[in-house]
Amino acid sequence: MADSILSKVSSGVMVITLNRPDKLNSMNRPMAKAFLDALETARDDDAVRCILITGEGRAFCAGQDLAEAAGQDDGGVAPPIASLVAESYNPIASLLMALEKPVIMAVNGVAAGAGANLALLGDLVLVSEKASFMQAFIHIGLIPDTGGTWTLPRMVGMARAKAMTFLGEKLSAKEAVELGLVYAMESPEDLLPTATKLAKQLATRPTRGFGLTKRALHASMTNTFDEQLEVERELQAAAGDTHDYKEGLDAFLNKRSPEFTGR
Ligand code: T3D
Repeated sequence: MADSILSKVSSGVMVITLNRPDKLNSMNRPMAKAFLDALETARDDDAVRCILITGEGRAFCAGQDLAEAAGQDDGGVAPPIASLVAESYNPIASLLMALEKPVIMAVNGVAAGAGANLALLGDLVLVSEKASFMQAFIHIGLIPDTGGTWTLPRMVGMARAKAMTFLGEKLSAKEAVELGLVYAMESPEDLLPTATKLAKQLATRPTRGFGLTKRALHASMTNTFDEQLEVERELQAAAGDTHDYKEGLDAFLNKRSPEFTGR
């Protein structure tokens, strides 16, 4: 059986491919565990300075493998939903949110259920013209998970978040761009080359600066303005301590291109 998660590091970029195309890359427990392992490696390996996540075949990810959820993989014994969320989706979502390196999602096709909310956890989300997003949960009586109840109202406002999650309709790639849910749309042929080029660029830039920027932006979601100014003071001090800041300053003053090392 092929590995359900493929990962490869090149030019500072770890490309993680969700690889169960015959099941539209829906996630079962072994796949979620392998995905989490790959993300932990990406987080801990200093050689990885950007992460690019995409799906094999015609889908990005159709969310939870519903055959597994129904117990079909385990002699009719369905795993407790709480354990699927606690052991798979919550750790994946937490890790991605806290990961202080840029994460690019290249959404090649349908992203449904947990797969849709996984895609929205990217820092830069690029979509193919063939991509679509579907808050499919309600069709089987569930609620959005993988952080969707947190990200969606913040990204599109409460009214649209309710419409998307109550109706569970397919949102096209074009609609996702228009709503500001994703960064950019590419033709299916250009998606991966464009995402890879962008990932390689980001992998040569100040990695710590990205991480601290991400931390500051996320903190703003719950802070008052004054609290956020304090966060900026603290994190700017940390950024100012990096080797990349010294390099950027020196390069500017000496009219040369900087060589950032991510330290
Ligand atoms: O216990 C818990 O569930 C807790 C965790 C919850 C997290 C969640 O993610 S809940 C939401 C789970 N996902 C869904 O409800 C989406 C289900 N899939 C669909 O609605 C449709 O497949 C799509 C809209 C994504 C795509 O439709 P379409 O017409 O392009 O493809 P299809 O024919 O429906 O699917 C193709 C194959 O993939 C098919 O298998 P087959 O018949 O060719 O052998 C289908 O069964 C399989 N597939 C698609 N999604 C899943 C799946 N198999 C297992 N699990 C899936 N989620």
